[in-house]
Amino acid sequence: MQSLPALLLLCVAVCSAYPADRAAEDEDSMELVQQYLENYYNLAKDTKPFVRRRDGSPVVEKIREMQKFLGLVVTGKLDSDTLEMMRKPRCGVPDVGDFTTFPGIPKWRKTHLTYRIMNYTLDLPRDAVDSAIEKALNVWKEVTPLTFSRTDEGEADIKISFAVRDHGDFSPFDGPGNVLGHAYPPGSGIYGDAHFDDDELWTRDTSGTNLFLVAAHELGHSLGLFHSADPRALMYPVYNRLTDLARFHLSQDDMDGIQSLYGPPPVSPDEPVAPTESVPSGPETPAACDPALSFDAISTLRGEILFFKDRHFWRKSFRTLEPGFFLISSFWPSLPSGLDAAYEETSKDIVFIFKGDQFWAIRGTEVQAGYPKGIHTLGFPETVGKIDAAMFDKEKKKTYFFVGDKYWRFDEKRQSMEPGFPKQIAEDFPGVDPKVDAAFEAFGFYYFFSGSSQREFDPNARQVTHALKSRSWLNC
Ligand SMILES: *[C@@H]1O[C@H](CO)[C@@H](O)[C@H](O)[C@H]1NC(C)=O
Ligand SMILES: [Ca+2]
Ligand SMILES: [Zn+2]
Ligand SMILES: [Zn+2]
Repeated sequence: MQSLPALLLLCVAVCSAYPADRAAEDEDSMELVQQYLENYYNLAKDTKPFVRRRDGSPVVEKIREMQKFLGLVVTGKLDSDTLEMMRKPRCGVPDVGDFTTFPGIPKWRKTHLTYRIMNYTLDLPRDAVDSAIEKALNVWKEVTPLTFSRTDEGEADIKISFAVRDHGDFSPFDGPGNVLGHAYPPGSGIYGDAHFDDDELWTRDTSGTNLFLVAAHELGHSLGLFHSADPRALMYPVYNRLTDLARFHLSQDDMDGIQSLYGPPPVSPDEPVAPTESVPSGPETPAACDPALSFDAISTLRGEILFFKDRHFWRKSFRTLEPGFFLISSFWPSLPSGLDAAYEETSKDIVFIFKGDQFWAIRGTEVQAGYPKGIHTLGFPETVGKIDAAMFDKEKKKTYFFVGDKYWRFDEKRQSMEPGFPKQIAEDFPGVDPKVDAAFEAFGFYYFFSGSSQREFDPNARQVTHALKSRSWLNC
């Protein structure tokens, strides 16, 4: 009997301490979740109060987005799998691209790149760091035309450094665990650079954080890749310490991603060339990987690319790399099928869609009021009954319209056709087939589609830089 009060006392202490600890832990989790969604899923910083979460609230939507991207069961709730995933070491680059920060889809406009290792971690001998970085670059070199050379002084395209906490780029590291590194997409200055958190224990094997694996991932960003939702991909954002280093290889998803930017490695000249004549066929639903695939029209839309064909379109997003396939009518019920041309006026956030002598303006999924209008209101002569292809040059703010073997140029600022047109396509775009089905601009290159073949054209050098199949964007 004597021990009863003591026992009771103990129980009071334990029983009340338990919920208190739980509350403290929950508060920590809330902080983690808020940070995670802000850092990687673009949750607005002032989304508060966090605790009162209702269905459809921005936080729940972001949790769902995160669960979907990382391949978890999509519940919108903070279940244990979700919290566990948020605690795993990962890359510091967001999972959803903010395309207003990086207009267009950045890539290097040359194939030979220089890199410089600015400083070293003390965890590894210098030559181990050198060889991990070299091996990581080789992963990408093997599947592209890219080559790399190392420099020890001056500017370099890709600068590599180890740093802790604040290191001068507004993305401080966070101490041991969680963020392992981050890197910037192609460009000058800090762009292209890769930073590694020196609060991690960097190792050659996987007993600590394997430098080669993280470097291969970060250098993927330096070359222009975003995160992949495919857990087998090197570009999946979460670090996988179980990777078998001896059998490491790029996933198909990584390969498709990097080759959509740079193409495959050059083939030796004696390799047979695949026949290219197109076989006309009229299936109801076009197949993405039909080698004869051609397009009706192509346009960018808020950082994605839309490839129109008959009643359908493919939607290629650089966040997921896997193109989606949709009915035009499921997005824009009032648009016709079998389009002629399309282009995005990025500064107005409008996509113009052409068929016959009419055109429509859409913003996101909304067809704008007052359309369709007649194409002659743009300044085409009466003899032009339809447009074959259209393309907007973001830098020049000019739109190119291709009709037969000629083209017109439209000044979007002045809203008028430029004098001196039409001109011959063959004269100003040497090497481009003067019967253009579809065209668009990306990374400062013009892409022209004619039947099953595609030409990448550099407008500054005024020459064709790549000959590709039309379907090459669809990860075939
Ligand atoms: C390495 O360089 C970066 C960037 O200049 C700097 O922030 C960091 O402190 C340096 N790290 C070491 C270990 O010296
Ligand atoms: Ca860290
Ligand atoms: Zn990353
Ligand atoms: Zn940094």
